[in-house]
Amino acid sequence: MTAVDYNTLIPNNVSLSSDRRLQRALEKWYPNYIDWWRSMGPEGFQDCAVYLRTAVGVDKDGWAKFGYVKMPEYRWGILLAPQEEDRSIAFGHHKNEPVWQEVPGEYRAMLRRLIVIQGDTEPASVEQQRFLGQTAPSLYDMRNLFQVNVEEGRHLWAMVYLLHKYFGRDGREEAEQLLQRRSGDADRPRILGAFNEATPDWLSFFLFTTFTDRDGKMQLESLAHSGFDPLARTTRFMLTEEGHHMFVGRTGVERIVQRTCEAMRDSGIGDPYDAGAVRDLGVIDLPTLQRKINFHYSVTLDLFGAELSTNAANSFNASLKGRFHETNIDDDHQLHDSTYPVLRPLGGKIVASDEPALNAINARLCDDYIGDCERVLMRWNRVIKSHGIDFELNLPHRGFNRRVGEFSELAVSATGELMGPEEWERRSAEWLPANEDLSYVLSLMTQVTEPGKYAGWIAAPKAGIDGRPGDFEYVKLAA
Ligand code: BYC
Repeated sequence: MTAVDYNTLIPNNVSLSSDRRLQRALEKWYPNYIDWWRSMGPEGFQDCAVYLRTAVGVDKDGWAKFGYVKMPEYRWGILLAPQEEDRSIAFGHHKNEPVWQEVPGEYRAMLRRLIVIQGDTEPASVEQQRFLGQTAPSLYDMRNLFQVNVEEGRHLWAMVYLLHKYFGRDGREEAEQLLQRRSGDADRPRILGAFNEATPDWLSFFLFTTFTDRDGKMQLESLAHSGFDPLARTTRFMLTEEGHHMFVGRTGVERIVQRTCEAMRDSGIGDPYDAGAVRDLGVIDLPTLQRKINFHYSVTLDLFGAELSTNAANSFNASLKGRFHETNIDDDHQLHDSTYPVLRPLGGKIVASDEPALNAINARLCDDYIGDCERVLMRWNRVIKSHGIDFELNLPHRGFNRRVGEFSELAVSATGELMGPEEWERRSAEWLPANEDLSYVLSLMTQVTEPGKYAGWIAAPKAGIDGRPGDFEYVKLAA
C-alpha cells in the first residue's frame, strides 16, 4: 500500500491529517486511482513536465499556483468552498431549515445516486480525451487539454471524498466502481450517454468542452444549493475550475472559425458552402462545424434527463438539488402550485404546455442551458460577420436527434419540423456529420510541438496562460 503524506501531497481544507477513517479509505483508493490515471489518463505524456495550475486553497485571490508538474505527481486536492455561517436551505420541503452537515437517513440513496452520477462523468471525460495529446495543434492547446484532464481528476476526488466521508462501506464500494467503469465499454460503460461517445479529434474536444462541460456548470450550480452542505460547498469550488474548461472550448472553436474565415478571405472564396474549395485550404468548412455542433449539442441535451421527471421533482422536494441560480429566482422555492411551460410534441405539433413546475425542473434547467449556449454562438457568429462571410451558426432545435425525454421517440429536423423516420434517415446527412466529414477533420490532426507555432486550421490564442509569452514552452516533452 502506498503511504500518503497528507500534508504535502493532498492540498485540503477538510482536516485530512487528523481524520483517520478518511485517511484509511483514501489509502486504499489512492493506488487504484494512480493505476487508473496511468492506464487511462493522457497516453504517452505521463513523464512530461506540464505547466499546470494546481488548486491549493479556497481564497478568492491566490487559490491556485502555476508551475511545471508531471501529471502523475499532480497534487489532486480536496477543497470545499468556505462554510457559510448559519446557511439555511433555500428550496424544497426543508426550506428555511438549517443546512445538513450529515446525510439525512431518509435521502441517503437519492443523494448517493446524485453524487455517483456526477462522479462518474469526471473520469469518463479523461478516458474520452486520452489520445488527443498525440495530435495537439500546439503546446498551448496540449497544456490546456492536460489542465482540463487533471482537474476532472480532482473533481472525481471531490465526489470520492463525499462517498468516503459520509457513506461508509457502500460509499467506498461506489468509489471503487468509479475507477472500474470505462467510457464506451460494452460491458461496463459510463452511466450517462454522452460520456460513452468518442472524442477522436480536437474539434470534438472543443465542442465537448463548450457544450458538455457547460452541462457540468448547470448541474454543479444546481447542486451548489443543496441542503447537504458538504455537497454544496464542494460543487461551489468545482465551479471555479469549470470556468476554464468552458473557456478552452469556446475560444478553441472561436480560433477555428477565425482561421477558416481568414483563409477564405485571403484566397477570395466567398461561398462558405463550397466545402471542396475551403477544404483545399486545409481549414474546417463552416457547414461541417455546424453539423458537429448539431451532434454535440443534441447529445448533451440528453444529459438533462427527461423534461418531465419525478426523479428531479423528488430531489428538489428533498432539498438535495435546486435550480440554476435558485436563490435569485423570485418564487416560493417550493413549487407546489406553480406551472412551467414545457415544449412537448402534442397532437402532431410541438407546443408549449403548462406543466406542474415541480415535474419540469429538468426542462427549466435545460432552458437556462440553451440560453447560455446561445450567447456562445453569438460570439462565434461575430467572428464570421467581421470577415464579411454570409453564414450563421445556429443551435439545432431541442427535439433534434434526442434519445432521452419528450422527443426521444420522434424524428425532428434540426430546424424543428416533425417528420417520418424514413425522411429523417434520408436527410440526416444534412444535419449530422457524415463519415467523410469526420475523416476530413481527422486528416487535419497532426501534432505541432514547436513553441509558439499552431496547426494551420486554428488561429493562435489572443493571450497566453498565466500571462506567459507567445513562444512559451507549456509542455516539456520528454526526450
Ligand atoms: N444517459 O427522470 P430522468 C459534468 C437515466 S456533466 C443515460 O429522465 P433525472 C462534466 C437516469 O439516470 C454533469 N441515462 O432524469 C462535463 C434515470 O435512471 P435510473 C453531470 C440517463 O434522473 C464534462 C432514468 O434515465 N452531473 O459534470 O431527473 C466533463 C430516468 O431519469 C440519461 C449530473 O448529471 C442519459 N443522458 O436526471 C466532465 C448531476 N439521462 O436512476 C464532467 C447529477 C437520464 O432510473 N445527476 N438517464 O436508473 C442528475 O442530476 C440526474 O441524474 C440527471 C438525470 C440530470 C443526469
